[in-house]
Amino acid sequence: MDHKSPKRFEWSDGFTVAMQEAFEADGFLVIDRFASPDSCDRLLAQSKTLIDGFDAKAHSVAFSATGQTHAASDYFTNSATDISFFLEEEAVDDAGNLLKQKQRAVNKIGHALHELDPVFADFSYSSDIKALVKGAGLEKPSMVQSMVICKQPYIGGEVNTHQDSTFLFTKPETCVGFWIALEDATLENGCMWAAAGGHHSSLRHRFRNNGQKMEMITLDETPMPHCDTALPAPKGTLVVLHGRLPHHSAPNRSAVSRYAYAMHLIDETAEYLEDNWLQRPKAFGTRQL
Ligand SMILES: O=C(O)CCC(=O)C(=O)O
Repeated sequence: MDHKSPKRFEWSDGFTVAMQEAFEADGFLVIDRFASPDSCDRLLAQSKTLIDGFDAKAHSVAFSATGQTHAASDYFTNSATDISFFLEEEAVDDAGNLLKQKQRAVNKIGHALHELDPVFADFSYSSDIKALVKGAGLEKPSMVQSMVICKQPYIGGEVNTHQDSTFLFTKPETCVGFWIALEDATLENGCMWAAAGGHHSSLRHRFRNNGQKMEMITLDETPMPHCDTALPAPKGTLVVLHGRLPHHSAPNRSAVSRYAYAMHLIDETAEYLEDNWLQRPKAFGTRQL
């Protein structure tokens, strides 16, 4: 497939002016060797331990096609303050039977790993992440969301083109994502794609809680730009994503998984909207970044 390649940087140099300029121009920043292979292995092993403790069978039955909507939407809402598990669409049939063993069935784990799991918390509040936060220019940073995206072999679901500020909206917009490849992310197993410079255009949607239910509202009907840049990421590479950047990832039809850990931050100098889907208790977000 025809595509552009991103500029690539090395973390050994710290957060440089050249990185700053690339982030401002492109809306993303690819930093190779940000996390050591050991750190990636630790997060990967912890993800698998968490999945070991998850009752996938009960879950798939509870959320199978018949009569699931209310329970599934409550489960999603509560995941803001919990470690919750979401299954790959192709891992469950309509009757709720699990079609894969659970280590190969989980699509995503989220959204408070950085608060509740000691292994993920250690990494999320490490000195490297703190240095990155400083470089990204957040004045009063707060990590509001974290997740492991598994992209399982053969059935790994696609992530549609979106902008992260759609889900974590502040006034003014301040959302930034840090995404780390825990395993090699390639063109074959569903690496991310981005629209270089697309963060200079408008925010298209907001996902919000209208008091009754979660809903997606349209702010601007202009179609999203084409995601022209593939972001393959060897294990340990970190990608910084601007909150307005259109990005997506393709399904994984290959034989290898593509685990990644993503953290999303906002600046507390901005107003965090009360109708954002994700609302945290006061005790969350008090750790210094
Ligand atoms: O890992 C992926 O495929 C998508 C991640 C993503 O969209 C994000 O972290 O904002």
